[in-house]
Amino acid sequence: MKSGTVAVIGRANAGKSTLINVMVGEKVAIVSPKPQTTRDRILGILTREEHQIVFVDTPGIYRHRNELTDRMMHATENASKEVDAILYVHDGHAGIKEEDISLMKKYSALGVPMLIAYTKTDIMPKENIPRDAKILYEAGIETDVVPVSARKGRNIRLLETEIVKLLPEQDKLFPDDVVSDKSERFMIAELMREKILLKYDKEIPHGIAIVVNKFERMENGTYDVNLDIVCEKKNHKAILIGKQGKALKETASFARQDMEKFLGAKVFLTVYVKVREDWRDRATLLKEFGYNDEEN
Ligand SMILES: Nc1nc2c(ncn2[C@@H]2O[C@H](COP(=O)(O)OP(=O)(O)OP(=O)(O)O)[C@@H](O)[C@H]2O)c(=O)[nH]1
Ligand SMILES: [Mg+2]
Repeated sequence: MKSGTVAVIGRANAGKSTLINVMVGEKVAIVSPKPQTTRDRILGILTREEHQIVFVDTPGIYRHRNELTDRMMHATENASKEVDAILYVHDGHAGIKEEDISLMKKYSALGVPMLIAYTKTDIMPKENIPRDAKILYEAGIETDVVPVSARKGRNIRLLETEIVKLLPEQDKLFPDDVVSDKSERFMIAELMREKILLKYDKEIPHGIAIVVNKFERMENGTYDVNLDIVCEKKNHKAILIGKQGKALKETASFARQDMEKFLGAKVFLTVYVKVREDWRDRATLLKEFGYNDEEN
């Protein structure tokens, strides 16, 4: 059968994680309208009788600003090597800039088969698709371009077929029922981070780490979850908690609902907010919060 790994690469906020979730058919990665949502390399696995695609979700390409973003970019660079194919995700609705062309050229020069997913076609004029395909071709990019909409589910099966063509003949890499390499504990922390990304201006979520202190399934089937939201500044803590704890209660309740959906069970959630100044630049704290410099 055809099977293999596919690094999903592209600029921050292009729609990589959304596309993987739709293709895998389950939420394996969190999604938000803010760049730098994905911080880790996450596998999303799509298994059919006749093929298996192992997507490697990566942090979007973004200017390095601190030790954390530096590590995120390492994760992306590492993922683009040692895979069977690259799926370059381009946000069609954002137009094509010089930088997009140079990034596409950079990744297509790695010698790994590549395909371009031109996404978000649901929110842009249809005529831009052939226009942009022409721009790319004239700029010397010969890679096939598949226009898709993850949100509307457009051309998703076609994209799957085109990806499979790039994969080698080999046995499945993962058992049929596995959709991700990440633990439930990891996903719980990510769901909490997602709600903060959705609720607050970007300065706050970008400075957040989630530490899970307790993740236990009790005898009655309920999960007992205790986590810390670590932020960088005292005033961020005040904003996160809000007047009489109202803001925190809301965010936690929003997160808990998603955790319950994900785990298929009731969740008893306790959340504390802590301040650790400049943790994004401190190697020991990065490690403590799970952001290792190697693949994880
Ligand atoms: N309209 C529309 N919006 C989309 C589509 N795909 C993704 N989005 C939106 O684009 C935003 C970014 O999506 P993500 O999947 O988080 O993007 P990403 O490339 O993983 O971003 P990073 O992890 O930050 O690099 C979210 O608000 C999505 O809902 C699409 O097909 N159509
Ligand atoms: Mg992402």
